[in-house]
Formats: sequence, C-alpha cells, structure tokens
Amino acid sequence: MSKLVIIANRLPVTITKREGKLALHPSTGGLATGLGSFYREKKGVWMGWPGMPSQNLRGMEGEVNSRLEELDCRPVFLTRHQVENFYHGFSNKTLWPLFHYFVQYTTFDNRLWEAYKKANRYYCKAALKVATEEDTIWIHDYQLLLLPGMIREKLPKATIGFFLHIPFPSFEIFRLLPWREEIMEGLLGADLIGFHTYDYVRHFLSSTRRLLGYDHNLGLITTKDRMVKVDTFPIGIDFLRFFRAAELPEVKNGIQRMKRRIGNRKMILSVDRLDYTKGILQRLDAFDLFLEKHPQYRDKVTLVLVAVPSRTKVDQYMQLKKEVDEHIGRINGRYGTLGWSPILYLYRSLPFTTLTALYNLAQVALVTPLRDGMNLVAKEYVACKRDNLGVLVLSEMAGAAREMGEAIMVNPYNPKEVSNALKTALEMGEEEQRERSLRMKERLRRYDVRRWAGEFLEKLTSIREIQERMEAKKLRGIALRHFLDEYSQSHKALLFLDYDGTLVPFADRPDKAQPDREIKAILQDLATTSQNRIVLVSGRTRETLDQWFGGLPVDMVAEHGVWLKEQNSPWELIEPLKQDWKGVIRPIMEVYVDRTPGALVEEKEFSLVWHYRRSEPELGHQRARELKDALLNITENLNLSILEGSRVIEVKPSNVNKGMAATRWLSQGSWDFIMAVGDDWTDEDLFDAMPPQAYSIKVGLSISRARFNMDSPYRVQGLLKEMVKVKRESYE
Ligand code: ADQ
Repeated sequence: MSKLVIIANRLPVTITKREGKLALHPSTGGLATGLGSFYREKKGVWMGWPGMPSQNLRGMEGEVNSRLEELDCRPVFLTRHQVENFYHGFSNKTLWPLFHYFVQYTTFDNRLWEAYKKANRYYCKAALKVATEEDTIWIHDYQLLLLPGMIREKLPKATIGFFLHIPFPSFEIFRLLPWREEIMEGLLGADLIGFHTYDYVRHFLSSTRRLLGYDHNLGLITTKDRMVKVDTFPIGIDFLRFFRAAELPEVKNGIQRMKRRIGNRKMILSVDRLDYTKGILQRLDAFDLFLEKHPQYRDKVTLVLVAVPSRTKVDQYMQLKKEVDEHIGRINGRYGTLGWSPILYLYRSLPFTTLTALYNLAQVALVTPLRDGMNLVAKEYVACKRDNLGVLVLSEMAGAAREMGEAIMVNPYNPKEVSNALKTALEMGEEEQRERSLRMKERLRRYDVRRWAGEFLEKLTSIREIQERMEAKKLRGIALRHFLDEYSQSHKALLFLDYDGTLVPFADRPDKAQPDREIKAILQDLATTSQNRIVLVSGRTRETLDQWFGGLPVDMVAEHGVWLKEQNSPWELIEPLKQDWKGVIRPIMEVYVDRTPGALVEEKEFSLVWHYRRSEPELGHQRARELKDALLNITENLNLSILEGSRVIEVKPSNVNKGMAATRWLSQGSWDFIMAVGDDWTDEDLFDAMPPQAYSIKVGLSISRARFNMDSPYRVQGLLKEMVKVKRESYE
C-alpha cells in the first residue's frame, strides 16, 4: 500500500539529553507546528534530523529509533560536521540570507556547497530505505533543494512534491548563486513545486526560463522529459487548536498571571524566532519613536517581546542578540520608571499555553518582518481572539500580507509609519476591530493547515494523472508495434512531416537549422523504399525549402500553407492572396524591434514574422504579449490571424493554414496509411485535418489534439529509420 513520506530537515520533535536520559520536545518553527498534527492523521511517516549531532547520541541510536518510531518518525542522523557545514553552513549562511534578500549576509563558499550536496545525498539514502515508487514523497524547505532530483534519479516513477516555506527571491537575487542551475535542476525532480504566494511562483518560473530555457503554460513547465507543475499554496494553521486555546485552564491561569504583571496597561505583543529577517531591531526603533512622539502612552502600554533563541552558532545571530539586548536596555533605561518597564523581554521558547495566553491578552500584535515566507504568528494571533478584539499590525513584506488585507499594513523599514500604525491600533474602535478580525478569522478557519496539506496532495495526484495521460499517449510499446505493422503492410502511404522542432531540434538561430546528411538520407530512403508520398509542411519560405530539400523526392508546403509544391512541378499559391496589409503591420512590428534588443522582423511572401529568439527571454515574452495586444484589433478587420510559435509572432492571412494545405494531398487518392508529425501549435491545424485512422504525432510533452506524443526530434528520426527498416524487411 502506498504511504505518505514527509521529509524535512527537522523532525516535528527534538531530542535532548539530560543526565544521560533522552527527552523529546515538540520542535518550534512554522513547519513543525503547522504539519505536526496532520501527518499522523494521514498515517504518514516523517523523516528528518532529531536536532542533536550523532556523536552525542552514540550508543543510544536504538532507543532513539524506537522512541521516534512510536511517533511515526524516522531519524536522519547528522554528524557535528554536517550540522556545522550543511545546516548552519550552506542552509543558514547562504540560502537563508540570500532568499530573504540579505545579500550582505550571504556566504558563497564552495566547501559549504559540497557539504550541502553531500547532506542531501545522505537524506536521499535514508529516504530510499523508507520510501518506494508507490509512495507519495513530500519534501520540505530550503535545506533540501537538491533532494527531489536525487530521489527522482533512483525512483523515476515516484510521486514527489516539494514545498518551499521561505520566499523564492527575484531572478536578480537568485542569479547570484554560483550553483543556481544545479539547484533548479534539483527542484525540478519534483512533480509539484509549491510556494506561499504568487510572487514567489512568478520568481521561480522566471528563473527556470532564464537559467534553463524551460517555458511554462499556466505554471506547467515542460522539462526535457517530464511535466512539472508550480503553484501557490499559502500555508494555514491548526485553527481550532488556537481558537479553542482560551478554554484550557492553563491558558486562563496564564492570562490572569500576565494581567497581574502588566496591570491596567495595554499590551503590545511581538513574537518571533530571534532572526534578522524578522525586523526586531527596526520594530524596537519604531516603538522608541512611538514613546517619544506620544508621551501620553508612557506607562500606559507594555511591549511584550518574545524571542526564541535560534541558530545561536551563526555569527549574525550572535550579533543580533547583542544588539537586541542593547536596544531594549536603552529604551527601558530612557522611558522606564520604578513601577514600569516599557519592554518585557522573554528570550526563550514558550509552551503553547503561555504563548496563546499572550495572544489572547494582547491588544496589538506587532508583526513586522523585513522579509518572511508567510509568518504564522500573524495567523495564530487572529485565530486566538474569541471576542474578535485586538488589532494586527502587519508588514507588507510577509507572505501573510497577501491574505490578511484587513490588518494595518506597514513598511517595516519606516519607523514613523510603524509608530503611527501602533497609535491607530491602540485607538481603534471595537466595532472596527471586530469587523477586521472576523473577516480574517473566517478565512483562517476555512483554509487551515489540513486544507493546505490536503490541497497540495490533491494537486500532486492530479499532476501525476496528467503525466500518466501524456505517458499513455506516447507512441511506444504496443501502439508502436501496431504502427509499424500497419505501415509495413501499407501500399500507399502519405507522410506529413514538419521540419523545425520535429525532424531537428530548434536551433538558437533560424539560419543554423539546415538539414544534415543524415536527415536527407532518411528522407531519401523513406521516399524510395515504397510508394510513399512525403510532404514537408513547414513555416519556412519556399526559397529555403528549395535550397535545403530541392534535390529530394518530396513534396513541400511553405509559409504554413501559403505555397504548395508537388515533385517536379512549380510552386503554387494555395489561393490568390493579398499582400497590401503588410504596410499596416510592418511599422507596428518595427516599433517592437526597436524596443526589444535582439528582435527582428522577417518578411515572407505572404506573412510577416516578429522573431525574439535572440532577445533576453523575459523581455521577449513581455514584448510578444504587448505586440499581440497591439495587433489584435487591426488583424481582425484585415482578415489576418496571429500565430504564436516558438519565440515568434507571425501574422498571415486567416484563410491559410497547414491543415488546409494538407487537404490537397488527402483528397488525392486512397491512402492506406497516413501520418502527420509536428511540434508547434501551427501543427494543430494539420492534426485537425487528419482522418480518424491517421497517426497524428505531437513532438514534445505538451497537450495537443494529436493522437500520440513523442519525446523529441531524435525519437522521430529513430522512428523514420525504423519505418525504412520494416518496409525493406517486408519486401524480403
Ligand atoms: P519561521 O521562520 O519559523 O517559519 P513563523 O511562520 O512565524 O516563522 O513560525 C514561527 C512558529 O514558531 C509559530 O508557529 C510560532 O507560534 C512559534 N513560535 C514563535 N515564537 C515562539 C516562542 N517564543 N515560543 C514558542 N513558539 C514560538 C518558516 C518561514 C515562515 C513560514 C513558516 C511556515 O520562515 O515564513 O510562515 O516557515 O511555512
């Protein structure tokens, strides 16, 4: 039976050792709190590091294994060296700062990269002991970016999902990584890649296009051999657990204790891991400004600042701890009185009951990260509010801002704005508080962590189904045998073949795609081993086709169906066509050439083509969209159509296409075998024109109206050679 295997850097529990005895505690951090309750309900297994170097657990591995097994966890033991170089090293000194736009904190060190690769391989080895090809493997976060590709190599048919919990930065930042291509290839080993927000999806798609040249259609990327879906799944929280927390006696006690501690003052709450991305120093500066500008609030508010110790071995974190201490000391020194400290600082991890007591009591939650993948604290705070009173001040740099529009939004780098927001929050009327809270809360209730995980896994299943449908359409196995049998027994076969992208791969320059001797030999053999009619159906000009294929016994269609040529006859126009429209369209295309370095206009006899194959891909795509918009109205009135090919926009008369051209041959006789092969969407018209029994074959993995798919032009060449061979054998 298939199972769910979750793989993350950490387990949802952390092991500690005191006086030789093991103890297990729930791990902090978004992922552990978010998914910790979900995977067991799904009867899943969770693999990850238990939080202590293997040297410290020597001799106790058996006990660790069995204690964890009770919780459906499987440990991946990391040595001190791995923790240092892989976890504190590449993960937290390279990827974490870079993906949060802290380029100045980013270390680029090949030694750490090697350790990262090795550790990912190590996770892979551990995963292969637990997971099989029938299982659903769900990999999490930035520590394991290479793992999807590594597992895919060993288990090609496995179902693999990947979710990134931190931001995916814009290409301008991501491109700084010396190992960027390997990382992208690693990630693309997954079937589904999830992010919190659409911005991160956009950034990722832009990087795949620019670094690896893979285009996408609505987030569906076609790589060399597979389809990979990229989509948005904003993580939710365990809503009911937070919502019901106030009913717990410990929480009620906690609220009373805290009330005694802060007296009648209003409480402003700040909760994070102590991390430079969370904007704690900037928050303290804003609070300082608030007390300075609004003295009436002195002794009337207390900022409870909770910080969980985090990555305490990394330099920047040590430095940050020191600066936070100093800031707090300064503010408390400046405004504090005998009976009042403006800031109550709790530097520790808090149990759930204390944390939720604080959420319940706080009038304002000040959540102002400088960058944050999502931020669960914002969500937990709102979920805890039974009476819907309390105001969330939220950074626009947190992923959560995309869903929590009712919060007071701030730029965390602007102390004046944050200070003003604090004042607005403290003075907000109860009705407005309720209104804002309720709307956010209903969303949190509906889209909780179970729904999040459920939707991710559902999407993963659906992308697998699409892949399987594509697989089933591949011309191979029994289908291929039928194809070859039918062909070898045929007497009169008609073969339509597109050229660029079908018989040969796309060249990066249009003039570099001449057929080599081998292609010509294949066509020659194919045409002469039997009573075959071969029709090359191309978008190229008739001059090019003449030059390249003139000597061969084949028929030709040029300019997507404008010109037709049967062997030993001159070229014919499919029907009288006008050219006067070119004077209107050409100047528009030229404007877009001027605005797009690398683009050019090609003039064919009856069409105009705007090429952007040599432009920077993002800009090219953007301009192509703009050009298409600009052309749409005009072309309709002139009875022209716009073809969007591979890095081209082509305008030609509407009444001409490859399908119409094909009817000339289809109507010529009683063919007992018909085949049409193409890769582009201009070939869809060709496929449509084919009778039902014909073999229509799309090259590439994208969705098509053709009956079959083939992986690549190399496969097509192989198929044509095989056809020659079976035909020859049938004569022997
Ligand atoms: P984190 O960076 O860890 O998560 P966040 O989303 O805020 O950030 O989650 C922190 C979690 O730790 C919350 O569940 C919170 O309750 C808990 N926590 C914080 N302080 C605590 C304390 N003092 N004691 C006990 N618990 C405490 C990463 C990304 C985020 C993303 C999550 C989930 O950086 O952007 O939201 O993953 O995908």
